[in-house]
Amino acid sequence: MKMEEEKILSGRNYSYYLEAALSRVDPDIERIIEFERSRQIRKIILIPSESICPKPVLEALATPLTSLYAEGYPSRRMSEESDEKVLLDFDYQLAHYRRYSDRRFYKGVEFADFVESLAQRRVARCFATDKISADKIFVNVQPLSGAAANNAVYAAFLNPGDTIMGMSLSCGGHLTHGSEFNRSGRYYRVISYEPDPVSGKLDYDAIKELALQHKPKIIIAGYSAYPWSVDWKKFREIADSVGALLFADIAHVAGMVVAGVYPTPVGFADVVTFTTHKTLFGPRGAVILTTDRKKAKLIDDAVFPGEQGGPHINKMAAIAVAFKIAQSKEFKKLQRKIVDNAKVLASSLTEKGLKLVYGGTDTHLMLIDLNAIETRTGFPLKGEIAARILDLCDLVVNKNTIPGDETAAEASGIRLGTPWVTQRGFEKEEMEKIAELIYQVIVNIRPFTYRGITGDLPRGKIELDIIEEVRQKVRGLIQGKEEEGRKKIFESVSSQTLPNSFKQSDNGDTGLLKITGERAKPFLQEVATANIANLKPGESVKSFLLDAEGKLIDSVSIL
Ligand code: DSN
Repeated sequence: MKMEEEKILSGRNYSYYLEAALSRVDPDIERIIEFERSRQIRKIILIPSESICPKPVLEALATPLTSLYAEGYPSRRMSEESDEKVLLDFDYQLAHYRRYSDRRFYKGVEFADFVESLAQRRVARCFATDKISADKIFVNVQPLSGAAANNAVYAAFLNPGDTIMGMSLSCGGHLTHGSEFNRSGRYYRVISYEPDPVSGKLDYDAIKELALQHKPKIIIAGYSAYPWSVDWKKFREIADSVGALLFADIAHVAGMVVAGVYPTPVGFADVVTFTTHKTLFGPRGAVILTTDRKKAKLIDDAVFPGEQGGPHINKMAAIAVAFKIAQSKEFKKLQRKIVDNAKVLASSLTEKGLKLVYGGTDTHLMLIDLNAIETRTGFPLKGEIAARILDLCDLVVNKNTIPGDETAAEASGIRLGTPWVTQRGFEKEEMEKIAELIYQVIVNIRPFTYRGITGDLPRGKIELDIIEEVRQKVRGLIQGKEEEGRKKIFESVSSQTLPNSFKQSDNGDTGLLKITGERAKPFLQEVATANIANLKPGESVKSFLLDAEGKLIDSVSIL
């Protein structure tokens, strides 16, 4: 502990910590949170599974609801009460609670019951359709996140060794859809399907044939890195043809389903899971839905006590808030815009000459095929390197496997999505500019390999001027939007809230450049003309700095 903090904290009794501000107790964590806040504001984030969590949702998370245990479930009467007014009639509900209690193992949970049932009912209302009303939808809001929800579904309906069928991981299926690295791939026999290599779309006839051949007990549809929407009716027919349960994992598109801009699996799938962050903008969590009471019971038992212990009540409160927001017109408009923006980004990237895996998108995400890029050095450009350099340029994306890739580490795609930028108010014009910037970075990377301990490692170089130019343009795009909204958030998080390596100089003249790290000396030896190998602390030497072509950049003193 640093001396200053020690002084603040010493001699306090424990009650000090119960009320003290984070900044007093742990300025390091507070600073890291500020760095992250600042990163999120200063970068253009294009990870399709990420979005901005609204303040009211964050507020619900940071509440005393985090302090209690509530293993079990609220009374069925509350969980299935479709009239929110009756559910929130506190006197009436608390009278019932005193007399009949609930399905929990601890006391002190009377308000947790309100939170959980409100979250359940709001989710049900958001997923109700013309044919299936909210009171026919059974909801479990306890899964800690998507993987836990999916594994609970398997535990509810399968025995080890049973067959499941889902999209392969390299073609956009999720880890929990049977990857060998996940429990789903180790406990069950896995049959994987893939999109058609020519059309880039699901081939329902081929999927049916595979299902008839292998008779899976569960068929999984819904993806993490496949950009086209799903025909649920066709999947229902396939599942029926082999007596399989149809499991829809709509983690990525749930917000769009609620807004009616992506087809709903409700009414087709036996079980639906989704995470509550991503396009729903809620807290980290997940939900399992079914329209069948018997299946709902199996699911509830699989989640608790099968998979999990005490549920996170603060997270359920945040889910309730997110699903209140999801009922607004503004939410629906935003979801439509997410898809429109993705289509503009996809067509702009294609017009520039980049190749999209699967040919385009009608959702929020797309993948760039880096195999199609002819590099100046002849080495292939890998997803990791493209993503790393784009990040240096303040454009955040993730590497992703695409058909033909053998390992995730050597992925040759990058995945882009539009939820976050759409929340920030970006529209067609900004999407076109982002496509230009991505293109500018990608085609200017010079890939090479580097001999590491484990063999040849893919690496890449790019001119510093390009990084600086793109970063300035990113900054312009963000500031342009914020000035329209009269918020100027970008400027409010300038230099003092950033670690040194994030700081940008406005005029390019930094005067003094500090180079640190274990490779600082070899690096300087490489770029400087003077021999600095024997330089001692306190000594200095004059040198020239040369660029990659050997042209003079500057004359400097190295100390
Ligand atoms: N890792 C998430 C994604 O980015 O798609 C899925 O769990």
